[in-house]
Amino acid sequence: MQIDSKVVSVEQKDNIALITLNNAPVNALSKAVRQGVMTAMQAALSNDGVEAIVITSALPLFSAGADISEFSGGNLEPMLPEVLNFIESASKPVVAALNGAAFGGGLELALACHYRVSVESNKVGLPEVHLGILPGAGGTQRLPRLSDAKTALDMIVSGAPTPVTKLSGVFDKLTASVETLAADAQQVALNAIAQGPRPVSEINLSLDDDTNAVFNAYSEQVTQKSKGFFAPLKCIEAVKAAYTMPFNDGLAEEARLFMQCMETPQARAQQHFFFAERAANHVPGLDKNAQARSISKVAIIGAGTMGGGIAMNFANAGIPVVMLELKQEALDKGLALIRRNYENSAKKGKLTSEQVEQRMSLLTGVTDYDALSDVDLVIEAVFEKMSVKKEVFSALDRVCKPGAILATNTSTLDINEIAEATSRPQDVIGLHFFSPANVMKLLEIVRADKTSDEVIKTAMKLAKTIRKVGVLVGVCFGFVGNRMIEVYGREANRLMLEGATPEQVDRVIMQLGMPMGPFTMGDMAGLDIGYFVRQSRKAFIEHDPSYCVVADELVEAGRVGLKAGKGVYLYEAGSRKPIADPEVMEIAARKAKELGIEQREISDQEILERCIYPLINEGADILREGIAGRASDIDVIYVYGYGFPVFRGGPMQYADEVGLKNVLARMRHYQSSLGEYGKQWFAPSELLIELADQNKTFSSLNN
Ligand code: 3H9
Repeated sequence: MQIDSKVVSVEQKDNIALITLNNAPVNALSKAVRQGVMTAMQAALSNDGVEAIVITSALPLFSAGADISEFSGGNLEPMLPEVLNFIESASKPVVAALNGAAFGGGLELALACHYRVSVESNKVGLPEVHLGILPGAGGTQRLPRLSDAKTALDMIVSGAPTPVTKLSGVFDKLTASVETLAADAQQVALNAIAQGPRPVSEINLSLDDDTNAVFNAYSEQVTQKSKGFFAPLKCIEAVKAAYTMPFNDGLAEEARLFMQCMETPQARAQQHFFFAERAANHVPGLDKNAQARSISKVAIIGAGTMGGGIAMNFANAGIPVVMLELKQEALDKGLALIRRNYENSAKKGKLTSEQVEQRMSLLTGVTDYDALSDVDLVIEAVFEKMSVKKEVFSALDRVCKPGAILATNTSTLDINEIAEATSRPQDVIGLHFFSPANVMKLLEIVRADKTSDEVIKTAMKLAKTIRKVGVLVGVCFGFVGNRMIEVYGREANRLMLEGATPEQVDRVIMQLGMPMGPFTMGDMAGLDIGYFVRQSRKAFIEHDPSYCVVADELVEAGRVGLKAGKGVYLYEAGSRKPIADPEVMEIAARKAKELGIEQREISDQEILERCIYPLINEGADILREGIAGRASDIDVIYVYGYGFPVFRGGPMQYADEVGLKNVLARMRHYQSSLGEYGKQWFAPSELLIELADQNKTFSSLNN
């Protein structure tokens, strides 16, 4: 049996045809694979010497499912559901042999086979919900038929990978390892010859009261937990169809709901984000011969909250960490805080007490720079002041071995200037962690002018090791994330001066899908942080200070936020729940009067546009200046660093969806309607103008 396919092969072993998928890297079920499977199936079915068929993979993964890059259209025949229905209707038994993980359409392929064998350590999943869609190749109809409603809902609504050992009823045999798979699959195939094909579609389901209760509970839970997301509720509807409709009608209902999801901006956004996250990993233009250095010991300068959080990432990854504080007391305090954090995780059942001790054993405290002579990487997390940073870096330059990477966790300062405090600027880089550093997934990797490609490659690789999403950015004030957030905070504050209440602004931003509004966020971070930054920059930037007058007065009156029990909002002791304070709007009214600003009622739409469009505009400038390499990198930073809703794909994807012409038109509107303030802060970016004029999108820049 021969087929003309590079990605699917078929060979006959005695009376069994073995179909093997080989579409690197992850066996995405592309058009070529689907065609190949169809041809291979037809060849096996028409061959009288074949009595059973086994489908397996030549790659470490069984299959990552449908080819997501094909979702943008084209001639896609044969479609995956068609191929899978063909497999299920085969007159000879078909066995799926899972050597590795199967996701989405990959698992659906296995479910369409008549028998399933898997290596017992495998995980499988239906992660379509993360792409804003639902399993559309029979998964919502076949999985509940093999397992039960709760299992199917758990997998389909959460999209989380599930160990095959937890899926009773789905697999006919679990085998010890890849080495034992072939023999076990063959045995299952030989038994299947006697039993014949066993289509899952022949299993009948009906909706009894208990199952109905499962659906109701799930709907309630999803309505609360997945606020703003469209696909999860559709997933539930699709699974329910398996209980209320005959199989073929259920498939048609699944297809209808699948298309409904696929046509939403959310699906486009989440699919954009899937590729954005992966693109961030690839840095174009780096020297191919540059090799990442090995990092087996790390030092952190500063054992405060940030330093401690950073240290935990390395201990979690099994990498020894030396923590430096010049005073023993500060060091002891820092180490104790880390222990407390680990012990809290243990209390929640996330770690065992052995794991706590094992991680703590990787952390050593020192008070002398000389102890850092053998580390491969140092990350400085001291006070945010240039003179302090320079002192640290010149000390590091003195004691660290050649080739050690010297990183700063600064969030605003000029890393080129910091690098100049050393004799090895090529080894200096920014590693900007986000607070809490042991939790937040984002790592801005900041390349200074002289940072070497080796050091960049090491940092990108390291991000993966410590399970962060690393995004390479360039040097400027605030880099990408904080530079953009400043603009957003500015508008929120100015809107308050013009008459919008903090509650209104926060509500509008939360309706967009952010986890909290700018005023709640400001109170949580501490209003004094922004105040300090504004004061330190006053000397060298000219700006209209109107937007910060209320915040400045609040800070000067000791209202620095949650930690003080009052900031823009009031907080009851021990509570993080913001309570509106009319006094703040009185301050805003007084300040507005002093500045000659007439307060007015402000629409929700204006609040949305004024907080988000300047942020997008700043993103456009960041792209134009080359501070970020791709619009999608900015999206990754915003989703992972600032909680921008993934169902909007990030601010730049959101702008593409709104239409750059529209964003530009509104920027121009505010530029002309807000007087001097508008002229200063709403000048559209040249890149935004250029793209809007050409009817292009930000994402078109990298195509
Ligand atoms: C589906 O199945 C719909 C059906 O229900 C209905 C259809 C009608 N397609 O993540 P990695 C690429 S929807 C295309 O870095 P890892 C990825 O972009 C699908 N490309 O590797 C990357 O490319 P590059 C449901 C894909 O080892 C490269 O492969 N399935 C796909 O860290 C390596 O990926 C999913 O949602 C794909 N399906 O993780 C699973 N998958 O090198 C999506 C990967 O150019 N995939 N690529 O950057 C994953 O979750 C992870 O890739 C996986 C491997 C866990 C499999």
